[in-house]
Parts: sequence; structure tokens; C-alpha cells
Amino acid sequence: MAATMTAHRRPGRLALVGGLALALGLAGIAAAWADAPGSGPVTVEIPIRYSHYERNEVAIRAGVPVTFVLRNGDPIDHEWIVGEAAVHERHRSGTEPVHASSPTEVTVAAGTSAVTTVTFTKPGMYLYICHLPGHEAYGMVGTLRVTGG
Ligand SMILES: [Cu+2]
Repeated sequence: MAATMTAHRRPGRLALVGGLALALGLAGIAAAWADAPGSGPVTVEIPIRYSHYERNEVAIRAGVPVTFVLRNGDPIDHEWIVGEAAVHERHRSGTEPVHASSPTEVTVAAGTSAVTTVTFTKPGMYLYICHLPGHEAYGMVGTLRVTGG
């Protein structure tokens, strides 16, 4: 009986290893697609460190869903608010402590990551800014260029 049980377990373990290798292979393909022009998922990583966006220039295409991964390596909260001038003007005088209702207005808590997916339909130059007090003046600003499809 014991020998039979062992024999049944072995194929299970092998199947698990094979599944992992397949998953890693697919992840590699997805990563390659991210920077390629054309269709397919697009992911943009924006690390945050020392109250700056370490990636402060991003170019994407209109009409393509883009997943932004915001990684806050600081011990304090930050925001990632993207939009036209009027959006930023509103937030400069705004009092919302936390943003959670819009994919273009994201709070990134200290030491965490936030993920948001946005499809920009209108080509143009946009800014992403952290509107917590003093952060914009300190330089927590980035530029998002959306080109025509
Ligand atoms: Cu900030």
C-alpha cells in the first residue's frame, strides 16, 4: 500500500514543476510584449523613491489600456494623479485625503504598490503629480505623452 501511495505522489510533483516552468515562460513573453509597439498588454512601472517618481517620463499610445504599477519605496504615503491642467489645479487646492474612486487618482501607501489601468483616448501631454503638501514643489512630477493611435 505504501509503495502505491508513493507512486501516485511522484507524478503530482512533476506536474507541479512543469506548470511552474510554463508560467515563468508566459511571464517572459508578457514582459517582452510590454515594450513592443502594437497590440497586447502594456505595463508601465513607476518606482517612487525619496519623494520622486524615478520614472518621470512615459510615452504611451492613445486607445491602448495601460497598467501602471506604482511602487512606493518610501516610508511615507504618496499619490499618483494624472490629467490635464484643470485636474491638477483642482487637487492643488483640494482636501481629499485619500483617492480610491478614479483610476487616474491613486494613493500609494508607504512601502506598498498600487496598480491602476487607464486607457487614454485623447492624445496630448499630461502630467502626473503627487499633490500631498510640498511634494509637487519638491519635484514629484512626471510627464505622460499620449500619442495618436
Ligand atoms: Cu508624494
